[in-house]
Amino acid sequence: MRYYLLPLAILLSACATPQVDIQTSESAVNLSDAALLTAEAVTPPTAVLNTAATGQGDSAMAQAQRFAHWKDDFTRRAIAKGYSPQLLAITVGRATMNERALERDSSQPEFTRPVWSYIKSAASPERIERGQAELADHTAIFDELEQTYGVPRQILAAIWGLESSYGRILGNHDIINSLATFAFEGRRTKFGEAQLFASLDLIQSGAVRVEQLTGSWAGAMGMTQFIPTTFRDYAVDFDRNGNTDLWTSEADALASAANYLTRSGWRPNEPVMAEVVVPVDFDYSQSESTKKTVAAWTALGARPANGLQFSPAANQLEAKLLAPAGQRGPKLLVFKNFDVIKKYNNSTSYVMGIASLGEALGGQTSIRNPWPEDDQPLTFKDKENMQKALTAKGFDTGGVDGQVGPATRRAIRAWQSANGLPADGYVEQRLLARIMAPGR
Ligand SMILES: [Ca+2]
Repeated sequence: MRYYLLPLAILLSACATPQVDIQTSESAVNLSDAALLTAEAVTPPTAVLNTAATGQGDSAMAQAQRFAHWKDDFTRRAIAKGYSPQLLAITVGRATMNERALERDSSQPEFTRPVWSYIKSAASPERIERGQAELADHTAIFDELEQTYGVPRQILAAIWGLESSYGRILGNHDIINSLATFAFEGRRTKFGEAQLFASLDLIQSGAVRVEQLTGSWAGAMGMTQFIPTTFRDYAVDFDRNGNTDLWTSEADALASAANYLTRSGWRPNEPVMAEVVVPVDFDYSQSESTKKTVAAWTALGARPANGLQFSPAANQLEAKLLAPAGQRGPKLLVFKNFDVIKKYNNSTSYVMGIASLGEALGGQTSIRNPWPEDDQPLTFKDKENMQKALTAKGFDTGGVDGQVGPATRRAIRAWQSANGLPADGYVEQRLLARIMAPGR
């Protein structure tokens, strides 16, 4: 039994007709920031909290003074750590505040983008067409990358396509300014400081030149949008010209993404995800967090959505079952490689976007069943209200923060079970109305 080369391959039995199936941000990432999702670069935005970014609401002059004081303090601490005064002078010493980064970081989007809308944009016809052209233009590089890292070209191309529209959108913010701004004050001081030190490491080691350090307002750089720590720890000078260039060298950028995936545990020749159908009475309490072999899911009634059968090799693999839009939407078995891509960007939608685009680049369809596009998603305020209502009814959401995390989903499932509903942990407006109604 041989696996199909495509990691998304559904690993079907040989007798059947084959069907083929990093932001590197340390912060939790969700898809709530519609403003960040431009038509082009579909980078799932950083999770945004409600906290104001700046403290005292002081005058611009007082803020400038505090920033100057912070720069002095950082410089002193960095020199004490062994970084050279010259290095500090050409980086933090010249930094100015990035007001836009502070604004973006502290704004709370009203609406959450539905998962199907994100996937549709990720695997848009334009992005598929461009990706296929890029794959054809860089055949030699992709051949070498597959041989070296064992990560399929479609996955690498999909990351390239989603992170920067194949290198067309890199961001033109000065990274040192953005990171210094975060490190100075607000809710991301720890992140900003760690990333600043990583930036110093990058320049000090000679891997990059200071003037190369441009990227997104949030500090992600180049065609694969690496933040400095990821850049420092995983980026590769694949074309061996002495400069680790994620901005203009396709070889360096794609190899860096491949290296990051491989070192995060990528398993060659295994799939990322496979769509399944399940029986009407399927027990959704087992979805999302329970890991079982494909054979065990099959025993519970899960079947490949294309009507074929899983191969014996596939049956041995462990997977979780996701119902990202609840029981009415598509269901997916997700494998180890799904979690590996999640290390690149901690968002289920992001990984589904990568997998879907990767499949499409290989001429395949990853998700066949329709999404419940008539569902109205919850706003941030709705989610807060839902959390309050669930908590009041005795279903602990672990606080009220407007973010649907594991504790909130557990509470939703428990409420659904208690009300005789499929415990899929998924809420749209109609179910919200029931949760908000008096009674249990
Ligand atoms: Ca290079």
